[in-house]
Amino acid sequence: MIKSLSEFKQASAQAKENPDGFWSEVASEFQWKAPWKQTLDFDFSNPEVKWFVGGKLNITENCLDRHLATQPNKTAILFEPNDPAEAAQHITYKELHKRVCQTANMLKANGAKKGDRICIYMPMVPELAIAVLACARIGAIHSVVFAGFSATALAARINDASCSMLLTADGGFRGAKTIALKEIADEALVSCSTVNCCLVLQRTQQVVQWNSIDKWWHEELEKVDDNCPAEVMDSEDPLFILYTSGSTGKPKGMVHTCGGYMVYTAYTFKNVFQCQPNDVYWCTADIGWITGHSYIVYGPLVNGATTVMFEGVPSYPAFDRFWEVCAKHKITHFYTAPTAIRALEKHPTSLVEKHDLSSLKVLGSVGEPINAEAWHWYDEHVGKHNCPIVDTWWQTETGGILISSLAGVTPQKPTFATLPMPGVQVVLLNNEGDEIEGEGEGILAIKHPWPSIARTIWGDHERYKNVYFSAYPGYYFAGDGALRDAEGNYRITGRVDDVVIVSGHNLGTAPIENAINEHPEVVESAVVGYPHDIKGNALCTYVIVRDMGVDSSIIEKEIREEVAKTIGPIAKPDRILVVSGLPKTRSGKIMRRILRKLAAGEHDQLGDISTLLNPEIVEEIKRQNS
Ligand code: 7RM
Repeated sequence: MIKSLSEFKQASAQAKENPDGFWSEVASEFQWKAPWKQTLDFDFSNPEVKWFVGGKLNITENCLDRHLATQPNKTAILFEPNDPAEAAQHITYKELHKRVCQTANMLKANGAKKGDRICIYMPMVPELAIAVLACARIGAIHSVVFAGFSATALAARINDASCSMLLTADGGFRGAKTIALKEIADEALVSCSTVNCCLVLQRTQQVVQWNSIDKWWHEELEKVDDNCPAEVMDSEDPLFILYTSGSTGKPKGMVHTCGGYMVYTAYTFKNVFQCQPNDVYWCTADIGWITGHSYIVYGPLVNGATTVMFEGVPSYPAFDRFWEVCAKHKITHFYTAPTAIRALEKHPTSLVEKHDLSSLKVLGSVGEPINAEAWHWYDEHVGKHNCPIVDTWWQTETGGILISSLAGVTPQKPTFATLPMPGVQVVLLNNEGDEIEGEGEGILAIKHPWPSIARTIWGDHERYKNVYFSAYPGYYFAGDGALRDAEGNYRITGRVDDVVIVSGHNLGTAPIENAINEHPEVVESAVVGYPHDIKGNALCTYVIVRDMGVDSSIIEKEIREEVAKTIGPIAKPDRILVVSGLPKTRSGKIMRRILRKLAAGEHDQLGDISTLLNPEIVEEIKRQNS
């Protein structure tokens, strides 16, 4: 573990000087079944990234077996249910190992084998983490789909990866509501011919329909034992697929592989959070997102930490649930998203003050830029000016944290993610693709691969090359803008492409437009993000309808329903404006840049609109807006 600023500087210098030697040394701390022959095999002109080439391992041996000798009775997963009246569960490393092995055997008994894709659509219960690890145990590739996604979105992801199995639950608890997961899964599976087995966990006990491929999880588990040797995996065998939105309608199935992902998530977890043996670490993300994969499951478990899984929401039963749970479990490390902080900040501080938060040592932020107000509120009311805040910048594609301070070790600066991790060579580019030196603002790009960079987009390596490596040849293009201060600290300013982060959810505007365009009355639509107090960004939709005379309130309602059905409720637009045209370039491309400014109310900052085919439409929208 890096323990001082000078050690950090030394590690960064060493990693820059000799990346292979640096990562080779880091990787040697883990349990391998066979050593690697080459540390990195990579060439920017033909991006096929391979790390620890020829190495053999199983990540679950590093998460579980390795800790059995030293800390079998330490809590691995601390589960806090949605309902505060339901007992929390402390699952030890020994018990987790046993349950993962047994679940792995259940998957095998139902036909799963190495290389198969298994879709997981489950609530935030221990069995979700166990299922993920069980897949890894047998070398099946897990594809977790967030349980808030719709049947259409689920089906598209299952079909993209030709999953042979679906793991789900009867339902899920979320605040005062229950979500009928099995019903949504049933609807999805109607159009998924590759799935031949659906294992259903009992969580809510609600009534469900039963199909010929369905089996109860608890019944299947009883049929198998808990002896399951770990499959031997190559460093570069896929570990999982996780979908993230892109600028076209089709989600990108980012593929992460076993060796590099393990090394990098474990290394960054250890150094960023600085967890001590008796600490209790809580990341409030859902395992359906990359943050949950890397920093609820794999990173913490490889390090032998206690990781909290929370099934509920910050507002249930009241807006002090996070603080209540922190006090209850004596949380030492609390890692959440700015959107949650902004939502909680709106409530009286007495809700925070009534709980004893003295166990807290480190706070974290992830998912979007944290604004100054939220940063200071977090620092003052939650951290009591006594907890370092790590603002961690990274992506589904990067697998792990690329830019962050190390808690209590490297300096923090409000609203800045600060410095790149050792081995991560961040640069700022101008529009011409030249590197900016010193202080400045530009496009964030990375010069050298790190071990957990996604290896491909499932089934579409060309798209992978295009999206990440062709915009600026010789660099990984992140899609974010950033500014850098004189000390080299980075502040992320936001996306430079058409992805909007709403309440920490990464939403592509293109798939939302596609859904809206399904409405028979809609001719064309454009979705843009605009700043929102709580959600960070909200969605504004401009629609052209067939008949301007129709009742727009009905269309608005139907559009929201359509979006909720095809994408999920999180993607429902906040504002819908019926317009007679959209600002377009002469080549016919919608100028979203202008629509973004209009949605933000920045009518005077539209920039040059002379290239527009139809500048008159801008005036019309301005009138409608005011
Ligand atoms: C981890 C995650 C990725 C996008 C990324 C950024 C934004 C994430 C921060 C941030 C500013 C941060 N993966 N983002 N973390 N922006 N500061 N600390 O969120 O694939 O879902 O999203 O999120 O725009 O490109 S993600």
